[in-house]
Amino acid sequence: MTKSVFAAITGRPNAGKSSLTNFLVGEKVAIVSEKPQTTRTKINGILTKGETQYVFIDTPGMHKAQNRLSEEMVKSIRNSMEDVDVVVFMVDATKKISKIEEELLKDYKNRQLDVILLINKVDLISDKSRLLQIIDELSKKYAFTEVIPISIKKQINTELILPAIDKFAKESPHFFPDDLPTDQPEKIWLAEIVREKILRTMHEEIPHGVAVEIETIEETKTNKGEDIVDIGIVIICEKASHKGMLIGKQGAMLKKIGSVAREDLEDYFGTKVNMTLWVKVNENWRNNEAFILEMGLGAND
Ligand SMILES: Nc1nc2c(ncn2[C@@H]2O[C@H](COP(=O)(O)OP(=O)(O)OP(=O)(O)O)[C@@H](O)[C@H]2O)c(=O)[nH]1
Ligand SMILES: [Mg+2]
Repeated sequence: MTKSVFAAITGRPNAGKSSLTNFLVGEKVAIVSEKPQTTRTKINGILTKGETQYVFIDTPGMHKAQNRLSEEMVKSIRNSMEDVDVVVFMVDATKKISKIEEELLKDYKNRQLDVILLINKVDLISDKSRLLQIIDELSKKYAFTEVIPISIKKQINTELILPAIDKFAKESPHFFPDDLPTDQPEKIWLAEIVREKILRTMHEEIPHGVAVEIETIEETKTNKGEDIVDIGIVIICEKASHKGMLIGKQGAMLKKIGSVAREDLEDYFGTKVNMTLWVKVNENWRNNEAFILEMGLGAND
């Protein structure tokens, strides 16, 4: 008898949802950065263990939409709550509960969802009474099925998460192949790795207006006969001034982004990787619906 469980991972931007998804899957399926609004679409992380297939739906952090792209992000959070067996709601132990988080909880109540509360980043709070305060405050707002203070970074209580989700597994066929960690197309995942490096390298306003597209992937041989993967990458930004900063003095910034991304991509392919990066401007693309959909950033993708 096989079982499956669909768990949506939701919460404010930067709470640690993608870190949790990667931890549970045991592989990097979603990019992580210190900047809020890193994740833009819902991403399925898949773990098959014994008879059970767990599907973790990582979602963008809930926020007030400021442009067409973020409207799609917010829509995708709502979509991810349809037909899930359980919601994993993650808060940040160092932050006050926000209006937006309260609204999310109201929404769960209307949908009568089972919700596991994870209070993440407990490694950053020295005053443990603060933790009790958060638990007390949130427990008044929702009848959570479970409340677990955790730290993904320091692996505190992380062994309790999967068993809490497992309680909601039900008899069902598996929806994905058992060895698949994510159903994202390879090109999308590779583009995300490049975007992660831009998020980690550059000042906030630039990465938030950046989209990345993998144009070509070609497996060839070097002159010495070694395997090498040739990847053509286009970075799309919103303004000519951003293009200049992405390229940097004599191409220094682009080189830096390329070299950190290459490390991850060489690990992934297990061969040498050669990357060619271009930067293009698409003015105000975050309000261009056709482009957003073309890039696979629509809520229904
Ligand atoms: N100190 C500490 N930092 C953490 C912990 N978990 C995650 N982080 C950091 O928090 C930041 C945000 O992590 P993400 O996993 O990208 O957060 P997210 O909720 O997916 O963010 P969005 O995609 O923007 O909604 C990163 O810098 C992580 O390294 C933790 O337990 N402790
Ligand atoms: Mg994320």
